[in-house]
Amino acid sequence: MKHIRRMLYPVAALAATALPLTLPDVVLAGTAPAQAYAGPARLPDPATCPERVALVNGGFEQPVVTGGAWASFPDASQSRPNAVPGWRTTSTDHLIEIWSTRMGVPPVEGNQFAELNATQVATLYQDRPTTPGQKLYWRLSHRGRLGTDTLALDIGDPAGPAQQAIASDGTTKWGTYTGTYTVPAGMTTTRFAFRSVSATGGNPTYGNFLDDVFFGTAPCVVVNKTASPRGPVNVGEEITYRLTAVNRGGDAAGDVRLTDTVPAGTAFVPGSLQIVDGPGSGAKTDQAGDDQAEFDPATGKITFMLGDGGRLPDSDALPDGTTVEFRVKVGLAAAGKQVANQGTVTYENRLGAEPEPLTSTSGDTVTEVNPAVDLSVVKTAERTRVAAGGMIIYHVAVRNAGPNDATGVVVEDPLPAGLALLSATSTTGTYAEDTWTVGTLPAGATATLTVRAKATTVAETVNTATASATELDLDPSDNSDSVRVCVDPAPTCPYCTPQHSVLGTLLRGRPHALLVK
Ligand SMILES: [Ca+2]
Ligand SMILES: [Ca+2]
Ligand SMILES: [Ca+2]
Repeated sequence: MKHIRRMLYPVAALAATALPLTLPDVVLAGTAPAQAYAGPARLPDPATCPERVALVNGGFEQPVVTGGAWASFPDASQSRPNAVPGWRTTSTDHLIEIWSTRMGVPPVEGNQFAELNATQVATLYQDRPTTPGQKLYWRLSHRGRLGTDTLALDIGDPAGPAQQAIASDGTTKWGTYTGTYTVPAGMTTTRFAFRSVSATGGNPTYGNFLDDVFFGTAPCVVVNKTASPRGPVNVGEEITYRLTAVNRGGDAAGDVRLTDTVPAGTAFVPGSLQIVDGPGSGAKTDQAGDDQAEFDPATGKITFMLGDGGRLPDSDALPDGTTVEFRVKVGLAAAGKQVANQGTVTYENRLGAEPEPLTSTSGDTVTEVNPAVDLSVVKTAERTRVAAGGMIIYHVAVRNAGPNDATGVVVEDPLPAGLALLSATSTTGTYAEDTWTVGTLPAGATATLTVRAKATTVAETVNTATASATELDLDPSDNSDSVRVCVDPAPTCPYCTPQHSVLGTLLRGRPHALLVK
């Protein structure tokens, strides 16, 4: 490989052009747009890429040569259905010669290449819109036909592009040349041209094979991330993260890997790795080494190899890029907090002599998690058998096991029929009309209520207290508790009804031994 780097305009002499900052425009089909949230919002980095520049048909794969080993086609200036996309020639007949593999010379890229000398000594060129100040890369492969052929690469103002490099190659192998070019001030259209200098044999229709030509911007991958549902979500729910990577550069990105670490307070949902859209789409296993994705439980890291074997084509070839997804389950540790996460893509710019490692990150995706509590109620009675006319004393305890403080705590505790309220006292809040309004109950705290009632009717009574709060209760099964109390007929004369008297004596003074629930 030869490496030629002849800069016509030094980079330092040119001010970089400030590009307008635009919001990411990727919206995933079937998902809600990214949510608005409090806190510093971070856009993908880069949020946008330099204005894309790339040649059309740089590998001369179009039009396809059929019915022979080579063919001459009209250039792009000719409005003909079989015109060569992108390329023009200075040849007066506007013909461009393209060879297929059937001519016995192996192409560098694809199945076809061009012979610069078609019918006349000429120049092949493309004019591309460019932004002053931007750095462009070029690459070409060149080969002689009958001996050593020579061409010049000219880049610059269409009125007079300047020579950048000379390529001289023989017939045994392709020579590959690379370089960079910075668009000078004021130049919004740039010509990229191959000029025939000489060819062995002296025949103007022979010489200078060309293939795998590139002139344009480096790969530039933009990553966007969304979470579904948008939130707020509850502890125990799953969040689906989708990440889309689009290459808005001029050349394909190499060795493209997307990594994402499962956010704090959540757990990876096994078997949820998927390439939703793009090359290699489908479900992927969590294991490493068997497909394009893996989850490492030791580090909590998810990795996807993107594109075709890690090669992500530019947005001209793959406008929607590629989209992957995975799911996490929201755990207790995230209750009342935010789950925030971002994805990272590493890739390579392979337009230079050595691969240039590059990194892009998605913006933060933040999901609010609703607070969660676990209230529990224990209800007891000091005596579970009383005579009509006697007093029953109930104790109610409500506890909040957290993890968050409970607000708006209410305990519904209606007295059964046949009991009349005498008094109620509580450590927190007030009791009125069958309802104990506790208010806020911090995580780990307990509040108690004592209710005194008079038994007015002979009956078997069941008294139930049920607690609720504004927040999600993680275990509703223990929010309610009941106690049963028997109200016996009042003894009219203790001496005439000894069985009642004996029972009353037995029960008196040892209420908790006979609690009935
Ligand atoms: Ca080709
Ligand atoms: Ca796998
Ligand atoms: Ca509970």
